[in-house]
Formats: sequence, C-alpha cells, structure tokens
Amino acid sequence: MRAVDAIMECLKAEGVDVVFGYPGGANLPTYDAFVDAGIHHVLVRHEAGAGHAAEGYAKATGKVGVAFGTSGPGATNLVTPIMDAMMDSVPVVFFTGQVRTELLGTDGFQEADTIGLTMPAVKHSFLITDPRELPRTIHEAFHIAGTGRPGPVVIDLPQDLSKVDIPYEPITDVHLPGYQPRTTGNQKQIRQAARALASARRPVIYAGGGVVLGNASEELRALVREGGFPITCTLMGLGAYPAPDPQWLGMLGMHGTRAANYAMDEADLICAIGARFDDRITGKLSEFAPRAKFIHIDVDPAEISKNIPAHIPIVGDAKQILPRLTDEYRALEADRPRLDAWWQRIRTWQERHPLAYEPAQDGGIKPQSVIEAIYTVTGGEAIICSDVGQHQMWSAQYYHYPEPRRWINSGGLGTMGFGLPAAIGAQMGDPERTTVVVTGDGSIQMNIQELATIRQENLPVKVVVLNNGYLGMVRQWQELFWQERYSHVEMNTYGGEDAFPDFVKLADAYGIRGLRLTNAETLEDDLRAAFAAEGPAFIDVRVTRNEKVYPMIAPGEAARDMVG
Ligand SMILES: Cc1ncc(C[n+]2csc(CCOP(=O)(O)OP(=O)(O)O)c2C)c(N)n1
Repeated sequence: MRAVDAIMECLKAEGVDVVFGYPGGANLPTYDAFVDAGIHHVLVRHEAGAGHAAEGYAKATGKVGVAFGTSGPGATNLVTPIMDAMMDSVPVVFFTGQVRTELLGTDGFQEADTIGLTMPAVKHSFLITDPRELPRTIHEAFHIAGTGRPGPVVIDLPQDLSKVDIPYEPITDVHLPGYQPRTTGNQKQIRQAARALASARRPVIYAGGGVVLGNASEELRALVREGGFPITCTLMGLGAYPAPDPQWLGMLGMHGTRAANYAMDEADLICAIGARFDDRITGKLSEFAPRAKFIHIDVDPAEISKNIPAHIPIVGDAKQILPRLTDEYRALEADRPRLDAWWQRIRTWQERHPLAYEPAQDGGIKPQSVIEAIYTVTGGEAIICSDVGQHQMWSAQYYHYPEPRRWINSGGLGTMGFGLPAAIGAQMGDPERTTVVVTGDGSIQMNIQELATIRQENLPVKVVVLNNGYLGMVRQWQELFWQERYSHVEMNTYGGEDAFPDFVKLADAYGIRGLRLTNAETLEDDLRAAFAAEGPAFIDVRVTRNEKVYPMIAPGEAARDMVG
C-alpha cells in the first residue's frame, strides 16, 4: 500500500473522525489519499486555522486533534498553533509535508527546516527517513500527544517517501521504554498531603488546566466538598469546578476576584492541582502567598518546584491521585468548624468586592453586559471560544462555566486569531452544543478568513465581536502604565459612520448572516434571536470604547495590592 494510504489507515485506527488542513506540493500525495480515505477533511483558509481548529477540537473533546500542512510556508504557518498547543498542553498531531529527500538542505523550493523550527515548541517530533516506519511512528505520535502531560507532536514527511509502497499492518501496542509518564503518585506523599489539609486553618485549593485535561473534574469536586475547602481556578481551569457554587471563589490571578487573590495571600496551605504558578497568577513571585505551604500535584515532574518550591510534591495523574487524597482525608475525620473563621474572612471579601462594573451613562452597551447576556441566553450551556484581549478576560469573569471543556481559549501563548478557528474544531467535536466565539475587532481580523470554512462546512457557530474600535487590552495598559500615551491601538474611528471594516457586509460577503447591535435595551432579545436562528451568525456589538478590565494585579505587583 502507498505510504500515504497507510497514513489514512492509521488515522482510522486511532479513531480520528475529522482533520483540518491545507494542501501544497510537498503533501500532494497525502491529499491524493484523502480522495478515497473516507475521513472528513476540513479545508481551512490558512494553516494557522488548521492548527487552532485541531486544538479547539482537542480541547472540546479530550481527543487528539490532527492538522495537516505542506512544507515551507505551510509548516511555518503551523508554528504558532504548535507553540500554542505546547503552552496549553493540547494533544495535537501535526503532519507537515517536506521537500524530497535529495533536496533536503539545498534551500529547495518551499523548503524549511520544520523539525529545527519547531524543536523548542513540541513535545516530540519525527522526521521520516524510512517510510516503513511511518505507521509505527504515527501510533507513537498519538500516544505521546495524548498521554502524560499532553502536547503537540510533529511528523515531517518528505514528499518522495510518502509515495512509496510499504507493508501495512495495524499496530495496536505502542511501547516506548524511554517514555513512561508517572501517573499513580506516591502514597506516602498523598497521606502527608491529606494530613496537611486536615490541619490547615486557611487552606485553598488552586486548580489549573491540568484538571480539565486530565478529566479529573468530578474527583476535584469530591475533594473540595469533602473538606469544605475554598476553591479557585486559573484561566485554564475554568469549569473544572462549577461556578457559581458557594465554595467557588472565582478565578484568581491578574484579573481574578479579590476574594480568590486575597485568600491565596493569606492562606496557610495551598493545594495546587494541574497548575503551574504562571506569572499571571502569582504576580510578584517573592510576595506570593507568603504564609503558605504548598502541595503540588502535577503529571509533569518538571512543573513541580519550577516557580514555587513545593513542600509536598506529588507527581501523577490528578484523576488517580485525587480520590486517594480524598479517602485519606476522610479517614482523618478532620473537624469542619476549624475552617469557620477562614470562611467568615472570605465571605467578607466576597461581600465587599463582588465582580462589578458601572452601568453605561449614555445608554451605550457595556462589554461585560454582553457576556452576561450571552450567559443568560445560552443558559450557561454553550462552548465559549474566546480570542485574546479584554473580551477574553470578561468572558472568563462574567460567564459562569458549569462544566469543563466549555471554555476554550489560548491561555499560555495568548494568541490573537485563536478563537474563530478553535470554534470550528469545537463545533465539529461537539456538534449538539451552541458554540460562541467571543472576540475583539482586533483579534477577529487575525484569522477572519476562516469564516469561509464555517460557511463551507455550514457550522452554526455564532461570532460575537465586542467592537470597541481599539486593541483594547493594549490600550488599557497604555492608559494605566504608559501615561495615556496611546501608540497604535486605535483600530477604527467608529462613532461616526466610518467604522471599518463593515463587519456586517464582510459577513455577507462570506455568505454569513451579519448584524450590528447598538441598543443596550434590546441587547438580550437581539442576541436571543440571533442565536435561535439556524446556521452561523456574525454579530458586531458596538460596546463602550474605553472600558477597562478590573480588578487587576498590576504587572510586577503583589496580589494583595490589586487595583480597580
Ligand atoms: C498574535 C498576537 N499579537 C499581539 C498580541 C498582543 N495583544 C494582546 S491583547 C491585544 C489587543 C486585542 O484587541 P482586540 O482583539 O480588539 O480585543 P480587546 O482587547 O479590545 O477586547 C494585543 C494586540 C497578541 N496577544 N497576539
């Protein structure tokens, strides 16, 4: 069988039902194989779209996403999603075409050193030199991408090798002696952690994206409820614990709630699960949680004590460790009233500092109110795919995620242009659920061409642009930290009729229903109608222009010094 046909067989054996990609000279043989493969291939309009769509699919389903691109510019266009998948631990296998082997290293047409270019951004990569190795390599790639700490794997396939005939047999067992993720966790350390939790007076559970990736949300809930602990999640962890819930403090970090950040500041014990103490969480590291001891549970040993020294490290899979931690804790029969004073303190912060914003004076639409309206209209049941900027932070603050995998965003790399293609993947992975893109007028223009993909696949994705005419998040920083010296952040001058592009017309050009919302009073009804109509929709919401995301830990400051 041709090597390229073997690729298709391997994909089917891995249970792949949809892939995203873009053809070119170097991967032409692979595209020939798609003709007969019976695999749903989605033709995106830019390879970055393929990579982010594969990420969105993986984030929504928990399965391994797949993206294809050709050599040279196709592969370099995949570099951003590869890095994005690395930063957010997203399992994606990227297939790149490569020039013929005799041309390797000659600066041949459309040649790029894909393995070299992506080396620091992958979990693993393979350059195929013997096509007979291809099937095994593909199964190994899926195994590596999806197990342990998930991540991107690149398979670079020279064009000539992809055309030869190879023997093909399905490979069911993958055995990689050098790759054995530790999953079970050390029982002694788990017991030690339970004891620490049982004696702490001001404990906080701090959950990250690892809980979502590890499908450990139920197990997290059990521990939090058993101990009556306060819980906060990172941006990546939203939905790991249901919001709103009395034990939920809201998100922590730069734009987290005061209650969550103050609780971390005063905690005597922090139990971090699948979280990496990112600088957006800790603020000034030397002043982060100065009174706390740390339990750190993570499947990746390299994360433990990377930023914060862990007193009780536990390497392993949260799904396996948390039930054992809960059992050990239960056996200790800790007395609950021990936490009464702590909860009283937390409740005071919550009452004093709820998430809130000023209503608009002039009848304009506040961006936060758009997120609240989306929450109401979708009953909290949608998948929200956000881009990067203020709208992302408002989507994190004002939409209350009841379940994991409903909140899809580029957390680590912070990639503008992520939201729309990610929604393509999410919608295909979970077709029954309403998928909403919340984006900004800046971010949407980074991958707006994927509207054509949405049209072609007839996906009922709803795109909501919080159009403030600015690169709002950058504007906010210039306003707060650069003495209002606004440098290149104004995207258009709406207020008059000269707003550009005209998103409604643009949507129309792509064959998608476009509408503009300017009336705060009818906002919710307008959104309800737009969401209820069949098919995709592109909704340009003109929001108040100078709004800021609050509260905020200023860069380099300590959490207790939050502003706003
Ligand atoms: C690819 C990329 N380039 C630049 C940035 C830096 N950046 C972060 S937020 C932001 C502004 C985003 O503006 P917009 O999408 O309009 O959203 P808003 O903040 O106004 O809600 C920029 C430029 C980025 N995150 N990604």
